[in-house]
Amino acid sequence: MTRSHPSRRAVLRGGLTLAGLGALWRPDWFLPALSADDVLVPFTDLPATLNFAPTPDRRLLDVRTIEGAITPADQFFTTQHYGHPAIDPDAFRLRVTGLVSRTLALSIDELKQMRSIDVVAGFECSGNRRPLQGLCSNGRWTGIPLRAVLDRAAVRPEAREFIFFGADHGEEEVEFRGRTFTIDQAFGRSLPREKAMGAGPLLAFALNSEPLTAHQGFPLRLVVPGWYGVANVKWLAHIHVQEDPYLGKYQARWYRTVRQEEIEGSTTWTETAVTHMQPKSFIARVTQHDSRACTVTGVVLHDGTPLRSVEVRVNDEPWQPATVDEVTADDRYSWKLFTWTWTPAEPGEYTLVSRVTDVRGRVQPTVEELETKKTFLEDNSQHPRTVRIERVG
Ligand SMILES: Nc1nc2c(c(=O)[nH]1)N[C@H]1C(S)=C(S)[C@@H](COP(=O)(O)O)O[C@H]1N2
Ligand SMILES: [Mo]
Repeated sequence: MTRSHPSRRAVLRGGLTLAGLGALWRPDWFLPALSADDVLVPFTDLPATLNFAPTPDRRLLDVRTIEGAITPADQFFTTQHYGHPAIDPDAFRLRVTGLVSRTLALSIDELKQMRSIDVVAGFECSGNRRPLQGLCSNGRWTGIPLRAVLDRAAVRPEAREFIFFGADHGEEEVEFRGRTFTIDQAFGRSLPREKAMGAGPLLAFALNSEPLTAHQGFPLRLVVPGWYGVANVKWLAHIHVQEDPYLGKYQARWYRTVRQEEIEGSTTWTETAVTHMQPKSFIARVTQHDSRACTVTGVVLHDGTPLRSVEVRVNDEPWQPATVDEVTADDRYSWKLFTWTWTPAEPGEYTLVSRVTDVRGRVQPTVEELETKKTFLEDNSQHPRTVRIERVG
């Protein structure tokens, strides 16, 4: 093993031994210490053409390299619809308009003078799914509670709908009864009054104690803990408060879920907006120690409802309880990391899968159970992974 530490990512890709990486491997949670005898067990279900190479405005997290509760900012997944807008931070003002008693235009300095808080929140793009599951991350956000800014603007009693516009915009074709017209519009998302005025949402200016990067929405973004990625409006420039529902493209059309449901004995088709996260778990990595015990490591993403259990199963054997790491377990909106120890009896091909259940009794569904969902967003189905164990004992 060479002493000139190659990037851990490259090593994991190659499936080589993890020996000699002690200096790079400093988990801030209880991942068992890896020794010279630990090897990565490759997933055989991953396509050979797997590509994590970032483009200027899109980056996936290689979940096999997760080494702690917090995703470093330069590894945080990223995506958006209109590219990155150019923003002059000195000229920047957050405007608050509509059904408020005081219209606001706040500079970043004025915002930073308000009392800031830290929230650890994990989120995933609602389009995150197999085989990579790479559109998710977990960060420590610093910002001003949205509620404090809305209180300063003095929201009027008739206000029901809070729209958050980014500085990014683009031309959209709007279809209406067979006719189409083109308009230039800003990226916009809305929250209902109870959510906007509640304790959760944050106007964040820092991630992991560093100013946001352009990817993350510099200088200001909305963070809605427990909600899918799309709610977290980047380059937040304008909050408009109104009474009527907002039906912009990314609110009412692109981010919706169509599913068949049985309601009181009758079959009903529902179309709902993408809002809070559906409980999901997946296995991120398997390592084997000294050709014997394997450590199965995984991730849970959820809406902040406490978890009842995280379980793992091998082939068709009974489900076994996994252990949720303490660092993440106590942080309501953090993703949760879990481990499970497994000693395969003999070499061979195995299927491993995890499932999470929350205290409200929501169980992560199988692919078959999710077949009545016709649109690909909000895919929280159980994700079986296959591994080949080469040697035992
Ligand atoms: N202004 C703006 N905010 C946006 C988007 C966008 O296109 N424009 N995309 C959303 C979507 S779909 C996701 S998944 C997250 C991604 O956030 P990240 O790049 O910090 O991971 O940003 C959300 N916020
Ligand atoms: Mo997304």
